[in-house]
Amino acid sequence: SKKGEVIKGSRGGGSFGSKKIKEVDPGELPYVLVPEEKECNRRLEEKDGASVASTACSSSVPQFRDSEWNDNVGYFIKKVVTVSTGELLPANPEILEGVDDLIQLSYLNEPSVLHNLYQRHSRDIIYSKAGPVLIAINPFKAVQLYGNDFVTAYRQKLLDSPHVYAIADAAYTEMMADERNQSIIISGESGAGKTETAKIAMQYLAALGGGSSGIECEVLQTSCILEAFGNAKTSRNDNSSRFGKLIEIHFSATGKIWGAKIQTYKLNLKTASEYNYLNQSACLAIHDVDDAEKFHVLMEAFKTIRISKEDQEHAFEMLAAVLWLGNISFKVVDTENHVEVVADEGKMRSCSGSRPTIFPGSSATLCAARLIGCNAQDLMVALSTKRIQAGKDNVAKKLTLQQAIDTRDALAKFVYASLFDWLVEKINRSLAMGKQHTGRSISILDIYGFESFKEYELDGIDWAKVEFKDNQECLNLFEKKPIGLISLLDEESNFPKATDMTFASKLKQHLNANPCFKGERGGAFSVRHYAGEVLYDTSGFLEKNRDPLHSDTLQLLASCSSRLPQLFASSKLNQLQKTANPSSQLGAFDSHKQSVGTKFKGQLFKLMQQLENSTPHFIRCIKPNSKQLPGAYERDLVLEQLRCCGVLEVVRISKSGYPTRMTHQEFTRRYGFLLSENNICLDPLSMSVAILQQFDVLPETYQVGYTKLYFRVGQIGALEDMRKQFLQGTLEVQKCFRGNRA
Ligand code: AD9
Ligand code: MG
Repeated sequence: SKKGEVIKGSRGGGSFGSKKIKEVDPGELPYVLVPEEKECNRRLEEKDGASVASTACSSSVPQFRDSEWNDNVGYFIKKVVTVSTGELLPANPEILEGVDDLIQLSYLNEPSVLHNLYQRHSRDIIYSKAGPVLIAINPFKAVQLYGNDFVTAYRQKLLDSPHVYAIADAAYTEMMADERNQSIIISGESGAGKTETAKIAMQYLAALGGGSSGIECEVLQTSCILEAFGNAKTSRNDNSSRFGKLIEIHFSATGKIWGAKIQTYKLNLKTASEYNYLNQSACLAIHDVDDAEKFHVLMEAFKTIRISKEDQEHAFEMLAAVLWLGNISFKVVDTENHVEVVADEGKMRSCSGSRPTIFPGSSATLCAARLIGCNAQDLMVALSTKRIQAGKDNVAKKLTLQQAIDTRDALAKFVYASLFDWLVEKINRSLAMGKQHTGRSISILDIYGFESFKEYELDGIDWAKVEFKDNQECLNLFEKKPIGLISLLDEESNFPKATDMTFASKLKQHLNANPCFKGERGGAFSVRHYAGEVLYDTSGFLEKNRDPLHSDTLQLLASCSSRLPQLFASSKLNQLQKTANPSSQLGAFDSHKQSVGTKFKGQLFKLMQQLENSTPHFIRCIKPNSKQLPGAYERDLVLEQLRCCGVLEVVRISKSGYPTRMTHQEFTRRYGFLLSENNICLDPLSMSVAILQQFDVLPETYQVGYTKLYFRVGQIGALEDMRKQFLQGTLEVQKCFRGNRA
């Protein structure tokens, strides 16, 4: 057998589990199958190389003896390995090497998919298709695939290789033709390239829908402002989105952009103490990023979006206030851990609503108070006490250290989140979304990516054996009332004596019967999501779910002399009045607020409704390595992501049609020689048909089009086998013939 031959599979009736075994020289092979060492119990018999697909991608790391993975060539080199035939998977014929669309692969298995994407990635071909889904592998470097020439080429269909532009073009074309709203849904883990991809799609749409109004420039500039305030450096991504956004671009009947609207999904602020607020991160600078220059770009964007100088100043005041709040500290004043704010009294001056002036050496409390426009004393009281009703009287009760810290951080988070919402509001107003209209919009969804921080080996339940027809069990686990995960969390969050541990044991008590749930040691539990199982640690759950902003703080903001804090407080109160009963007043605030989890669920529900009313287009971003480096392809990491987003399933479903296409010319060029001479006709279509008939290719496995042949999965592989056998036979005959002559 020769390189490229497949030794497992349905072809030729050869069974995979047979005793027939071969010796494989990986140096010869495009793929090598990798079993666990302990399973290498048989010596492969035939000497010549046989092509077998690699399972080296699975989380069981390849156990090759005496061989090395070579990243340059993409397979193991120079060593003979022993594998059991039971471990072998079929490899695809060479003509399918690096195909544009994974559904063209004759043999669909994880190693083949991984290899195909690897081949393309190594040639800087970052886009591929998995049926209707676009796969985008983050190149972590500038690639020459964008700009006006490419836009034109995709618009005029001069290029048809997979690309974000092609997806955006399909959305635009369908929108114009069907007058139906479209959406582009981008997913992927943190750092996979969602935000960049969203911007690339926007660029294309802006180029197509550009007109005299210049609104397309405004639409593009919005990203800059939102990223400046809503992104942060994390260990996963130097420019990580801390909010999800849906940008809705509206088009006129002639296909020109006439407006846009942005909705954001929760500013994903962590507890502020995790940042403390900035200086403890030890990552204040990013390699190759010039903050001053970025700031300049931001100011330009503000100008484009028409945010006034005054509003810009207000925005930066709020930013500074947040930072100063973070520097406010407390001192314990009694044995019960009650606190007071540490203040430098000597420097306190009264602050009566004028513009903030910060004197050198002012205390953090004073600075924060001036910036938000309140009295420093009032701020100290709000941060260190809580007013409670005692009979007819309203008395101030001192907070404990932890309560005071939570209150301070809640205020800082609230001011920051409100500032961000306010900016989004400003941007939307500038984008002039006056009247509502449907039928001609394209929405681009860019969420924040999943961050999994711990690898976890599950013991006990064998998840692989738990099969679900759909995701209903998992949805029940979260949604069911009153004993779903979210309801239990809300209930526990409202119970003053509850702790994360009591929450964890409540979950175990009520949810253990659900096959998607498993209680773990300590306060942990795992959930079997569609994408895979995730281990959750309950520590901090209750605190994060409670909205720790209490009425005293809100009242303080409402009484501030600066415009923004007043605005923030009143919009929160409005929001509250919508969700609580109409009679509720500020004092009843604490008992009526929604938990963070419930609020988030509500937003998600609204988003789903909106997406359901549009034609979706999907882009899955893949992060090829965890170091944010160009050129590196970590197979385990890629495979995990492909599994999570169900790429193989999508391909499998898409393949149930006729995924492999070949023009009649291509087909006859490759297989024409198989025909006997009296079958050589003139036109390629008839010749294709003759080839198919002569080789008894079953009619249900192909369709003949005017220009192309369409094959069911695996057919091209079978034809390639025949071709090889034929060539092999000819070779034998030639040898024989030469031998006779000699
Ligand atoms: V998160 O969930 O918001 O943490 P994203 O959005 O998935 O994440 P992002 O788009 O921010 O990731 O991409 C991360 C980095 O990868 C970018 O800052 C770029 O440096 C790099 N990147 C991503 N896509 C491309 C691309 N098409 N070309 C070049 C890219 N670089
Ligand atoms: Mg992002």
